[in-house]
Amino acid sequence: MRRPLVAGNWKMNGSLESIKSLLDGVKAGMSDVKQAEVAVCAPAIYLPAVQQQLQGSDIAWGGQDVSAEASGAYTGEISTSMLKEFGCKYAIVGHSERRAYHAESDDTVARKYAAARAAGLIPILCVGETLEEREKGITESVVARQMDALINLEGVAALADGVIAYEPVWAIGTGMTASPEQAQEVHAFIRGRVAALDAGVAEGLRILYGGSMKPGNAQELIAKPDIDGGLIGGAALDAGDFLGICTAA
Ligand code: 3PY
Repeated sequence: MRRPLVAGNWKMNGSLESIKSLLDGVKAGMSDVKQAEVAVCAPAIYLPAVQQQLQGSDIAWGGQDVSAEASGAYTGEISTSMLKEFGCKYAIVGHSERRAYHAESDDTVARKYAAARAAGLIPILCVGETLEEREKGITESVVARQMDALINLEGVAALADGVIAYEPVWAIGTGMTASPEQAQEVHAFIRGRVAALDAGVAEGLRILYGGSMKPGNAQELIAKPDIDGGLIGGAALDAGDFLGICTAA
C-alpha cells in the first residue's frame, strides 16, 4: 500500500508575508487530511522561514532543485547538505522548467538525483514529454530515456529511495491537464518499466502526477491505480486549493 504524497511546487513565487499566511492556512486545515503525506517545495531563500513555521507539524518541506556537486565554485547553486541543514526532506530534480530554461540534461538530472539520495534527501524525479513529442507518438520513449539516465547511473534500486513525478510539459502552466486515462497510461508504463527490473521497487514506488492538478480534477486522477499523488504548481499557492487536493488524495 503506497501512501499518497501531495507536494506543492511553489516555483519562483511568494514573499515572507504570503508564505506565512499560506502555511498558516494549510496547517489549520491539516486535520481534514486523512491519508496523504503533505510537503511543500519552496524557493531556497525561504527555506529557513518555512522550516521555522513547519517544524513540529505534519507537513514536510523541500527544495525545488539541488546541485549535483558537494561544494565549491558553483555560483548560485545550493548543495544537498545545505538543504539538509534546513530540515528538507525532499528535493525536486529535473523539473521541465529546469530542463528547458537551464539546459539540464538527463545525465545532469540523474547526477542530482544521486547526490540528493546519497545525502539522505528524497529526490522527486520529474519526467514528461512536450506537446510535440506527444503528437509524434514518442511519449514513452522520452519518459524511458529520462528514467534510464538514472537507472543506468545508479541502478534501479535508486528508485526505492525516491519518487517519480510524471509531468507532461504541455500541461504545465497551461491550464491543460492530462485526462485521468492519459496520465494512468504513462504512469503504468513507468511502473512497468521499473517492474521489469525489480518488481518490489516498482510496487513501492510513488509516481505523482503533475501538470495543472486542481481540487476539481485531483480525485479522479489520484483514483487511478498507478497515480500516487500530485506535484502541484499554481494550486499550491492557495491554501484552500492545496488542501482540497490533499484531502482528495
Ligand atoms: C505544475 O503543476 O504546473 C507544475 O509544474 C508542478 O510541478
